[in-house]
Amino acid sequence: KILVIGANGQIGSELVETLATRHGAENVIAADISANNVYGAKIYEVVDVLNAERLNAVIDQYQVTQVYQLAALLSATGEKAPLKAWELNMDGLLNILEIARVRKEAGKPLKVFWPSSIAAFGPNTPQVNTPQYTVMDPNTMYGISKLAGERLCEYYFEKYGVDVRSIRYPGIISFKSPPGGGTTDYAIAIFHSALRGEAYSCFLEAETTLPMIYMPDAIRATVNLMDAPAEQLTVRSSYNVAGLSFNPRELAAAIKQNLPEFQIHYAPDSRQAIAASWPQSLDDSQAGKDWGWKAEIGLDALVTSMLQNIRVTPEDQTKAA
Ligand code: VAH
Repeated sequence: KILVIGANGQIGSELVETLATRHGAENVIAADISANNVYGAKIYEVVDVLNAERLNAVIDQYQVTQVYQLAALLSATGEKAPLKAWELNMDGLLNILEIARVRKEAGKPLKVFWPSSIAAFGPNTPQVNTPQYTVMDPNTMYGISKLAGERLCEYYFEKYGVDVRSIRYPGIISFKSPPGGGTTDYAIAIFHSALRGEAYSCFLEAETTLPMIYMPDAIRATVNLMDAPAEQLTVRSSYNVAGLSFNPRELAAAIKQNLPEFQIHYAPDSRQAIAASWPQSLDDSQAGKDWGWKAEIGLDALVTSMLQNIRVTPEDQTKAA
């Protein structure tokens, strides 16, 4: 059985759906801190990832063999509540790693997935074609927690043999869940504005290029890494995985191809400094070598798919009217 913690989140909600399709919905337990089963998962449990006893009880109850620990505060939200971000992001991971350590010693191994991020890089990291191994000096609490988390994943693998795997996600773009407090979420909000017939006020500068990935590619990378034979994996901190890179000007131009009336304005805020400290593009060749990773979705396909799939809600339409 597979447990997805953070099942109401941007990645979690899509992973639950994909895993249910691949393994059967009866084999996937969706868990989140909210009592609200937002996406109607077949099996849903209320779990606070900071409650280790509750975590253990659910893992025992369902004989869980795989855990995706996705509960976290993202970059922009984390800067508003840095200690909460540190506690949730670090203790949430440590609770899972400790449970996996104990269960491995008891002959009941858990396979663990934990998301890192390009946010683990910092202002002195080479920004173009950022290498798998390089200077990492993150200056957001979210990025600091991701760098520390990567170190813990590698430590638990090397010292205890815990089979934990991780991806440094670029900015993930998707239409299923609303933007969740990330710095890259301008690239989601922009589509909602465009479809409402409104100009978009972008909180990043026009030329701020960031590595991004469309959700179907991000999900495919995640399940392919988890399905790869352990002996193929040479990275146990976290793999660079790239989708595509673009900046707000390029994204707006691609949207204009479909919606010629669309307008973008620029009003950079505190998130500009966060974005400027991150890479512009990634070298993900190690993921390609170890488990065959290759991105498939480019900018035009992403824009077409987002515009086709975003459901403009009735309140959106009244706004546009
Ligand atoms: C954020 N979407 O903006 C997340 C992600 C690379 C960005 O970590 O915080």
